[in-house]
Amino acid sequence: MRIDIVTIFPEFFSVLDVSLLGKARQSGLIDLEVHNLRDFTHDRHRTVDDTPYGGGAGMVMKPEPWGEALDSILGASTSSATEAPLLDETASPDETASPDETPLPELVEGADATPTVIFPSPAGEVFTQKLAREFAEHSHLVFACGRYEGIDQRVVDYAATRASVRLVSLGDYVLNGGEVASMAMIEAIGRLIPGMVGNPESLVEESHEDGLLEYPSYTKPAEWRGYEVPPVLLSGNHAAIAAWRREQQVERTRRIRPDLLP
Ligand code: JD8
Repeated sequence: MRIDIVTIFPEFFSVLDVSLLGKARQSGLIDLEVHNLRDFTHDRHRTVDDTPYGGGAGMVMKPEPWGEALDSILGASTSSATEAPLLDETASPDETASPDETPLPELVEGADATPTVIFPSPAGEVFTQKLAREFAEHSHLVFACGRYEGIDQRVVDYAATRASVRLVSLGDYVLNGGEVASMAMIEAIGRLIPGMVGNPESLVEESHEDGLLEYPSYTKPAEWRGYEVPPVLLSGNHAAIAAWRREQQVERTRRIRPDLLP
């Protein structure tokens, strides 16, 4: 999988050189590149923000550096932006007429061949394990990390003429930018790529994988500070262990996340 990240804080992603993803990059499972948005500015102050049209607090990210950054990642656009249509955010690229009707490369064949530009946004669809599984099927993901009050909307409209666009939220709370959300999504997606985790079996038994919270885990010693390990786990009776674990999943989910229960 190819992953591109555009941000004004590239150093934020240096942790991706180590960890599980670090190994995936070495093994070629993931080809990841971090781009500094300021490298796509041309003024002495490398300006990426300006005051909002219509007034209001804070600053908005300028479209020009984003346009150049996306063009460098998605390949230069064949059309002039003036004709760009307004975005229907749920549409995949081929449903919104690209300005000059030229079919985008690979649009015709398999859907996941088309790059997907993910804009982390508090106004996006909420990220879930289901979405992580969907994105793990894609061959090229671009994470567009905004800051300030957000990115000029025309950047999202333009991106939709070049790729699939998804606005995705990490959850119903406000962050200062898209970097933390992108990092969380890249980890959740990356570990689902075949070959990423040593034992794919372990992926199956996780919270949210089967819609239930996971069961409690224990390891040696059998007694610790007066706390015992549930005897069934020491019984060797695999059917009883599986039944106990399932009961624990359902009980925990009912108590902590009843919204997950059918
Ligand atoms: C991208 C700028 C900050 C947001 C004014 C604070 C995701 N679950 C989530 N919460 N917040 C974000 C998020 C916040 C961002 C940007 C994502 C770009 N900001 C803005 C609007 C209010 N400031 C997020 N994913």
